[in-house]
Amino acid sequence: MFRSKAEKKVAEAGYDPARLPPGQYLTEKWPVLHAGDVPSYPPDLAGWSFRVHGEVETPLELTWAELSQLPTMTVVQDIHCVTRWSRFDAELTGVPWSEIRERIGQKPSARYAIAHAEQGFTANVPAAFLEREGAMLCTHADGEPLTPEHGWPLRLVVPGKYFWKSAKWLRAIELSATDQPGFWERYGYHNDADPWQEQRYGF
Ligand SMILES: Nc1nc2c(c(=O)[nH]1)N[C@H]1C(S)=C(S)[C@@H](COP(=O)(O)O)O[C@H]1N2
Ligand SMILES: [Mo]
Repeated sequence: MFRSKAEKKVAEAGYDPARLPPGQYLTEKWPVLHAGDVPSYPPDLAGWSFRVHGEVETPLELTWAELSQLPTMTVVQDIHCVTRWSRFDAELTGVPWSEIRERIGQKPSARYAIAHAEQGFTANVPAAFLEREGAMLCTHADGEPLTPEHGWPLRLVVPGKYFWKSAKWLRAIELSATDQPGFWERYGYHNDADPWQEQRYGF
């Protein structure tokens, strides 16, 4: 039997209902969700860079051309928004953290990763989550470059957390010895954001 109508629908759509976290429903579309405006960039991304700084031996700054040279991987994964929609089988392509990690000399003190995006948006995760299968600096979805509203040119993808931790329009990762609650966390969302434990709100 199904625990909810939403689970029944998942089964009817041909998926294992166990893939749906509690309180979520399946959407076939890919909704767009963010605070603020979609940033605009020059088409050639002149002046754009991605930085890694903080608890590292060697801070890194990559232009778009440099980032584009790094090896990528594609991982099919489910995404879960705290506003209750889940999307299954998103085919996400990007640079795995291991490629960055070998260039920066990540210090043992780097316990947290703070994503810095355009317009001052930040999101925090334990640095260990960057090591997870499917975590990446994501450039493509479903075989196409990200669209502007989904974070082009670069977004973070962090499996195992509600999707708000996956900062769009990513410009830097700061590795930090201390946690720094991000934009949505300060707004009231749960710091840990595990969809399987339904950690939606912090109060
Ligand atoms: N820069 C930035 N990234 C963000 C957000 C935001 O407000 N700003 N919102 C988050 C939230 S709440 C969600 S659910 C996902 C949505 O990503 P999508 O629009 O590609 O579905 O982006 C996340 N990344
Ligand atoms: Mo969200």
